[in-house]
Amino acid sequence: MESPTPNTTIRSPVDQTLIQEILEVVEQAAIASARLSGKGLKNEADAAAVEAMRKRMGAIQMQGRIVIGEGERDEAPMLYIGEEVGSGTGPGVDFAVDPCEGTNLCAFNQRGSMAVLAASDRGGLFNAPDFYMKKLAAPPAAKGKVDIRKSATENIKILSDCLGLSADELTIVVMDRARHKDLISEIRATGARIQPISDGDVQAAIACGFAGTGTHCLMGIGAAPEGVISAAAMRALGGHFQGQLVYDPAVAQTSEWADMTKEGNLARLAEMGISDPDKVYEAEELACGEHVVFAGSGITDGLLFGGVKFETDCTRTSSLVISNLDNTCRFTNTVHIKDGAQSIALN
Ligand code: VTB
Repeated sequence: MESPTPNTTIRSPVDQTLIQEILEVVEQAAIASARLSGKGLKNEADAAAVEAMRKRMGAIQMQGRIVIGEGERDEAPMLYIGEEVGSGTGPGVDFAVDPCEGTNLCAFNQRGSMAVLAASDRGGLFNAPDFYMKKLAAPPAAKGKVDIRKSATENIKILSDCLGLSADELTIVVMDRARHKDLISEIRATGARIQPISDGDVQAAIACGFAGTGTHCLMGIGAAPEGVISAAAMRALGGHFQGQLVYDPAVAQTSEWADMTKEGNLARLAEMGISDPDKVYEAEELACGEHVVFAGSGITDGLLFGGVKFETDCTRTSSLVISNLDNTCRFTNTVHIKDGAQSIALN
């Protein structure tokens, strides 16, 4: 006898239900760390976001896996790389998370901190090592035309042509770091304007994907894991994003790497299976899954959305979900009503 056809609908691991839950994950993380913003408590703000993110993820029916998180298991108690999240049944979903991107910005209540994550089907996000990454982000009109292998001068000329803007109408975001001294001089020599940022290059990268943000390009070196989250958003937006790992401490110029050597870092990369350390990764390689979703919720006010607002009767969050599932960007304002609330103002 023929066995009956099982009544199971195979759904994409990343569907609209999951997307709604993912939105709630970043909202909860943003609210938790916003309670600590401005207190100068960087680690505490991060820990609060991590805990809230993990708790909300636990309620999602999925077999979730952290591929980019707070670090290796021994250094991160929660949301460590390889950690399984979710209910343990349901579709397999990979996550790259940064529960409090721009922790310094959050700790000192400055613009641009947000809770972010990228989600994809299994294997859809590059397991970026905890290294630095040279990044180039630009608007969709310049996608595939600017190139991280070209000089800043050449890329600014291309950007200018693609966007129909003169150099002095372009704004290039660069993290304010010693390692960018020459890059900043080169950009200034082209006539383009620099927007220095102290932290938070994920927001700057994604802002390049939208017209009207006043941000035309991100150049320079930031953290590699966050590069994957930026790439996921930019892939779904059709914007340009490329990344190249940085392994030479002389290039990274960071106190974080005081004890590292170039040779040692190259050996670490080889151990991780990265055979070509100079490879240029395209957005579509960093976030290669069939379905890729980015979700971010503001902790403090930023370029893309506002931060958390605590009010008498409610808490408000502002978020953005970008999905290649249905080619949408959803800007969401959520009112989280408090127990015993009297009335909620319209806005
Ligand atoms: C941070 C952070 C960025 O890169 O600066 C970090 O603000 C690494 O740079 O948003 P430093 O070690 O020089 O501070 C990001 O996390 C993301 O790329």
